[in-house]
Amino acid sequence: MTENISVPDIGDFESVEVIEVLVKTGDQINKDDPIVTLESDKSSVEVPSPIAGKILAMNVKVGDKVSKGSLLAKLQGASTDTSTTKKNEEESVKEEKDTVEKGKEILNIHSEKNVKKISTQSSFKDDIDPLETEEWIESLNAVIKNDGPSRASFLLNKVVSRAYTAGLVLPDTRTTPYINTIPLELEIRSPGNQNIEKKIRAYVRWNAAAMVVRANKISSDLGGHIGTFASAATLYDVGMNHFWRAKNKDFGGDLIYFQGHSAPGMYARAFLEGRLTEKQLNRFRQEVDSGGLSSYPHPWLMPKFWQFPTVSMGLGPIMAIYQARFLKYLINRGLLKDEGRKIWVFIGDGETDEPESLGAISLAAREKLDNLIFVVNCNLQRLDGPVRGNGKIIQELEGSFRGAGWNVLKVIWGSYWDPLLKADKTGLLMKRMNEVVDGEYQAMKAKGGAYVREKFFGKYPELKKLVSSMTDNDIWKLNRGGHDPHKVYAAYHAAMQNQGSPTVVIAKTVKGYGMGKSGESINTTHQQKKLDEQDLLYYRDRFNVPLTNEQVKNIEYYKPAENSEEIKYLKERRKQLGGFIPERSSLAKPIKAPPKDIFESFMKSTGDKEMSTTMALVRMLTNLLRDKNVAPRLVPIIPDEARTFGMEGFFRKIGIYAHEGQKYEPEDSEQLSSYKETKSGQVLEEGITEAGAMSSWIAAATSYTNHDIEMIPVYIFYSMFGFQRVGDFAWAAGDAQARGFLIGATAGRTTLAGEGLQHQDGHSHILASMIPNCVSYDPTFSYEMAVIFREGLRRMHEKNENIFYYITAMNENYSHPEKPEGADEGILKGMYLFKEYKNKGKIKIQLMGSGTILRESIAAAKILSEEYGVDSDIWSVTSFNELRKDGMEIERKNLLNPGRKKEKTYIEKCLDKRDGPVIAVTDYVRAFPDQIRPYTRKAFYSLGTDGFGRSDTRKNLRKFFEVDKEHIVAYTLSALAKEQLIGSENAEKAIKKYNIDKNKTFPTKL
Ligand SMILES: Cc1ncc(C[n+]2csc(CCOP(=O)(O)OP(=O)(O)O)c2C)c(N)n1
Ligand SMILES: [Mg+2]
Repeated sequence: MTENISVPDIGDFESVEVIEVLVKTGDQINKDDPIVTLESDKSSVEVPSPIAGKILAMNVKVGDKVSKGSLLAKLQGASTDTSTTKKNEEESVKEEKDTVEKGKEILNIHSEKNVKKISTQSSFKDDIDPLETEEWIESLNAVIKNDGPSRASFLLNKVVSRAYTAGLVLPDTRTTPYINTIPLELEIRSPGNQNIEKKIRAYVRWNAAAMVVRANKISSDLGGHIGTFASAATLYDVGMNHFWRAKNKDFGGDLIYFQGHSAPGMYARAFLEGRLTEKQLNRFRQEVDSGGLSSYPHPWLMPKFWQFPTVSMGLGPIMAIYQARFLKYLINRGLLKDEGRKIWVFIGDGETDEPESLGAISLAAREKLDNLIFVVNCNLQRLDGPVRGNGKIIQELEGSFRGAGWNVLKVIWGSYWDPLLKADKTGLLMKRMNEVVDGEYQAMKAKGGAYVREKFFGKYPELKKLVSSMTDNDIWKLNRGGHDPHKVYAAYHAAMQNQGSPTVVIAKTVKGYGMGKSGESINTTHQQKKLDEQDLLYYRDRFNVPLTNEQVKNIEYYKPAENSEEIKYLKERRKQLGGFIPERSSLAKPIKAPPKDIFESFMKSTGDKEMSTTMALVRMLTNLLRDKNVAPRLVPIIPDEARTFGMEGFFRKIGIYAHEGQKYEPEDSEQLSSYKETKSGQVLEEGITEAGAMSSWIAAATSYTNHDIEMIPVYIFYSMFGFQRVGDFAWAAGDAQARGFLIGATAGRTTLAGEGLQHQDGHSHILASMIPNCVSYDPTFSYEMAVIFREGLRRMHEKNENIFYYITAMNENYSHPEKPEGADEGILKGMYLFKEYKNKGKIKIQLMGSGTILRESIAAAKILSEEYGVDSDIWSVTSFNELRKDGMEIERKNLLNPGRKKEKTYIEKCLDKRDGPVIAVTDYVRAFPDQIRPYTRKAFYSLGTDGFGRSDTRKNLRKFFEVDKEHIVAYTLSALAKEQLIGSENAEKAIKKYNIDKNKTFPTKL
């Protein structure tokens, strides 16, 4: 059957140009293979074939203009069977539903014996009819007993619905009582040998503290923390002994985000495991001469150990959420096996105040990230004092996480409380637990058993009686859940079983646990890094560490013999769990950089055709999607700005990732660029969250180590909302050795015209330049973009250099020239000679420019040559940042070798034989080109866009910031006068001619 392939609905565009014909007569094609590429003034999009078949004839050629309905090709083939795809999608949605239902079933702990007994006795004064209350409760108990918990839940839901429609005030169900979520009867007991585990924990605690104290004996400059890990030791220990599976040849490994300040504990354990030596421990926080241990988790400094930089608080939690989502993305796209790997994230309770910490928890629930487990260590303290002295951080967090849809597991009380809770028939103990605020809880742990008897139990005579047979020491021993290995084990076990939602374990602990007077539960705990002899003896005794007084005095580490039961046990546990944690490695295969011909079209002149560098980049990405090595690995990341950047063609072509597929027919389904969400979608359309998008990018950019698969993330954003907004993430990306592209689009203070002050970026390159492994470029022409992008692919993804690229792209349309012969090297090094004016040859200037403003310099050069007889060399400076790096390095080398022949910087090599002062102009602040001033060894003048942006036309903005061709001409003439190369009258004339207002205030003051 012969079919006509016509242009589908292409949105608002009347007639668009065919820029590529991708098939020819006789070709056998599949459904969705692209036939042609169409380009409007803003974006380019491929037209896919609606059916499979053989091309009988092509009806268009490059350069033709087409509209909706225009005939593109004739094809011999069968018509599309949409029913199968529909069916597949329906099936996948159904499958998803089934999995969730199955998860619920597995989770169904509602067997009758597991339901908490409901007390019929109420002690609350506001109960005006206790008998009636009892009848209600009895009825409920009877339903549970006779008809089962499901029926009881059903009835309660009905009652609640009725109450709602009757307008009653309903109970606030955001929080549950201040007790453990998992009742004693449902606790899964730890199968571990508690005796041995307790000893191991004690040695780890001791060695962690000893390491910090030793470092501070060397110098108190070194710092360190004891209190954080002391409170979290059990939380980590249970994970290490029973849950966290390492990466090995058979399994991808769980990923653990350790809380930054608990790093000493991880080193202490690695020491017992034989992975770190005593010598290394002695070099905690002394990294300058290699072999030291980094203060916090820094993959850059300990690349075989740490995986995730977490110490800038708040970054860890959100990066981990997007990590968990990215893992599902890789699985759903068929790039990775689903092995049930988990992402564990340790967070301080104080840290939860960071907006980033909780900022993406609703996404985690929405995406059903049941591979994600947060553990919030609620020691009730942060650095200066209590986290919520007047409130309850655990309840507050429970409300937030429950509200967001998480599975919340509170681990508040340890086993010593169990008999008391059991004996609490009236609920009075629970009531007391609920009413005490965190400030009081903290004070109680600081002040001892007698104080707790008085302040906690003493409030109600019944409670005082409850503990009357207990000594003060017994009361003191009433432990918190986070220090009880069984309670922690039970919670972790439940977290591992949970399906369909992320889990948060909220554990209550004591800051500085075991430190006694020197730092247990006191406000100064956080910064305690020195322990005197008495403190150390106390610590040793508290945890029974087998060291003599003399050894304690010498702050010796304790490590039992290799054949001791503790070391054997510890190693065996890790063996069972697949290896050691943390450990960083990569088994990823490099991606072969695409052949040059993929970029060939960008090397030619576009003739009259105008386009922006953003369009060129998007076209490049479209071409890359045809390269079989690169295509599946590209991860386009967009924060709700695809249309701004002309990328809407990607929606249909590669789909938007959506774990549930698309449950609706999009409004624009008839259009070529319709909004297509799919489970195997490739585009990460993040919505309005730069922090989230950046976290996604980091997950993809470190996929080579965390998932052993090299990915190529390309995150495109408004450049102003890049480094300035998420600078700390970019820094963490550098630490994590991210590899990928950050594209600062709509860049340049005057190039993004109307958007105004908050949008116009004139400094992102300066911010980027501060990150040592960030390579940045501000290209002007599409061939520069192509050369830079290809080299980025080669360096990062084929050669596996641990660098990442920041490239600015602009939205100004202009025509692009052909790549000058031999320009590649200079494009990559940071500058190349774009054009030379050699008319009269007497007076010469070196014009430098980047981004769109280079075009103003090019125009100015023509005026200078034709009207003023000033010749110029025009340098396209693709990267002032790269030039500076080279300049600094060579200068240092020369200074260190004063007797040797001086090496030349790349800038010197370029400018050596060229005369005249440098005039550097960019769309950025002057500090950007000023970076290379010392290495040019010439008089140097820079023009730039210092000051707040504002909305206006490009022309007016360039005039305002004095970076248009007229200002360049006038300032150049003036600079030449200053250098006494010409008379000042030329400049005066030009200033007059171009109506330049000498009295205008400097733009930074406007
Ligand atoms: C973004 C950021 N701000 C501030 C700090 C400094 N800081 C380090 S630890 C800390 C207190 C942490 O308290 P919490 O989160 O409760 O952890 P804990 O040590 O109590 O487990 C602070 C403010 C930091 N590391 N990162
Ligand atoms: Mg805390």
